[in-house]
Amino acid sequence: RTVEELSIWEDARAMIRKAQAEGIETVWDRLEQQTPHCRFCELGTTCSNCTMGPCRISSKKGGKMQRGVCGADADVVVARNFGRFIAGGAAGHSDHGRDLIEVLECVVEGDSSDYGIRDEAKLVRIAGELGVDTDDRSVREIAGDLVEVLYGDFGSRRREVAFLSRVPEKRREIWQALGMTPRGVDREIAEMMHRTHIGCDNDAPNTLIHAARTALADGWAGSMIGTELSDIIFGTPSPSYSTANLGVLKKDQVNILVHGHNPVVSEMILAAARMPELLDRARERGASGINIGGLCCTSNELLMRQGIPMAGNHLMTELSIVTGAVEAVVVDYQCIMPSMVQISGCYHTRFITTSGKARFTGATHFDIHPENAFEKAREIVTLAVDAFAERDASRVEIPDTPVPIMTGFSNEAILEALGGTPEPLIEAMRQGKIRGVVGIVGCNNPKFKQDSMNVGLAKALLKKDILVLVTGCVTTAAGKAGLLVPEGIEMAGPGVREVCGALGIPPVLHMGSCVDNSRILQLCGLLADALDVDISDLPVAASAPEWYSEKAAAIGLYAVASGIETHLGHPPNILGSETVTHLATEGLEDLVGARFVIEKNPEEAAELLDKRITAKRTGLGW
Ligand code: BF8
Repeated sequence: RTVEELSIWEDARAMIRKAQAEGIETVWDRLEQQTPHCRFCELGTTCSNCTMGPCRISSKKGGKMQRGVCGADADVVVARNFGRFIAGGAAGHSDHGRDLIEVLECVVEGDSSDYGIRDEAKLVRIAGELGVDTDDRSVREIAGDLVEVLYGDFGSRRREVAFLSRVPEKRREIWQALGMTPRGVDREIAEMMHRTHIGCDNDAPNTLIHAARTALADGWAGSMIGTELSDIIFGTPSPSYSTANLGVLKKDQVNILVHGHNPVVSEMILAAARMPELLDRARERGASGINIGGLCCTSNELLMRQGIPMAGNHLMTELSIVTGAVEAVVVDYQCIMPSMVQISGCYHTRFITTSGKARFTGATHFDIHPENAFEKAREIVTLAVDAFAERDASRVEIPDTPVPIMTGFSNEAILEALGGTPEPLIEAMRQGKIRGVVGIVGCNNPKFKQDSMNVGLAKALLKKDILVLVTGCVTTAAGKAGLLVPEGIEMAGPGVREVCGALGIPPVLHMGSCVDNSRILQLCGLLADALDVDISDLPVAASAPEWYSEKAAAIGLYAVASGIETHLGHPPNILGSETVTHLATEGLEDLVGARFVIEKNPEEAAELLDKRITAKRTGLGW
């Protein structure tokens, strides 16, 4: 493929060309080396769950290799692999959520003075929602009880996770009838591993039901805890402005990029970078300041709450270093390509890891805990400032100028803008000014021209007067396309233009990082309750056009299991089983009232989602 075929963005193309000129290997080079991929793996029909294998199941019916050594057929193998894939994603989001409980616990017990409770009102509200006594008690006492309730959500209880109180009654009945009600996060993940051990769950539909239950534990517990506690500890987002693309890097400043997911580390890096002593140190070394930018989801976290600019999404992570202008990349965990260590080594860039769960050979490691976070952050920023002296000005190229973006649309902010109730939004939907709402979420994948689907789908939906919500790596895509500013309404149909124009908001609302898809779940629950219907009755849908990760698959599955039809730009590795493929793309509709649709053309995908929305509008009598 030509450089133009790899990304729709000029900043990406310029850096791919620079990488090529400098002999630096990137994700696109490695994809080419790996192509063609193993066909069995693509179909999901390989199994290495025991050492009687590894086995491959032939896709030719009636020939040899119809079953693995243990006797598992294609359906069983595909379902088991998909189940473990989902468990991996649910584990990532949920362990992130657990880390935030630990931070709050340290705050309560006085073990950390680096963190605090920035939104006490939300703490009290959430604690009350989850049954904690909040009358005449100190914030600390309430927080202590909340910590216990949330730890309980990870364990082995026999009933259900706490935030199920946010799920409409009809939906809960569906889950109850199917045995899909999530009990505890760790319980569902462990059970998924157990069921897929050799000799356990050998009935593909049964395995998939549990995969859905595991995903629901992610969406309605692990991720939701991550979102709500991040708001409590770091502040609930409200609308504000920032900027996006590689142009946010500054030629005359120390540039530090934070990358990963959990705001626990990046918030401390930001605080340290604002210390006068470190600013002085930067000036002594010839820089005019210290500039913090974000990559991937930790970028979404800092952008939503602190207005920190967004340097790029997943496929921009390697390219950001190629600018030659980055003193340090500071990472926590998830979606961090190990190749960034090698690319950093081609420049003066320090690649710094901070979590014992995500160490990278060749990186500089600082073990960050709630007890030492600020002190370690100060050391990291010092290291970055000192690296400025080694920057080679002749290799610096910062492409493009930053574009403005508006962010901060938490549910609290949306409800406030609507006057405290979802009624005005429902009324606009009833009148057909906003015909429906689609959450476009997820990643970049080098198999797609970067952001072509993410942006193409958003624009196609807006023209149909469908409001778009974004999280994760789609945020950067929408921002760079000019859709995250109020002026973006020019690209929308007349209804969205009128409603968003009157409110002074963009036609695409940024709701946060990938764990913050839980905000969208909660919003769907609120809308369904207000209309006294199930979530599957709403004119809403989801899409992960350029998805790649286990986490994105878990998000897709909890959306579908919650009753939200979900579009994917390409299928997971399940096509080797007709049973599993049929269940995902059709059968789930009968079970949970929603299914996956697979479509790689953005216009066609918009048509499919529009069809769903139209049917749901008709169902509501709109
Ligand atoms: O959790 S969107 S590439 S950064 S997986 Fe990763 Fe995908 Fe980006 Fe955030 Ni989500």
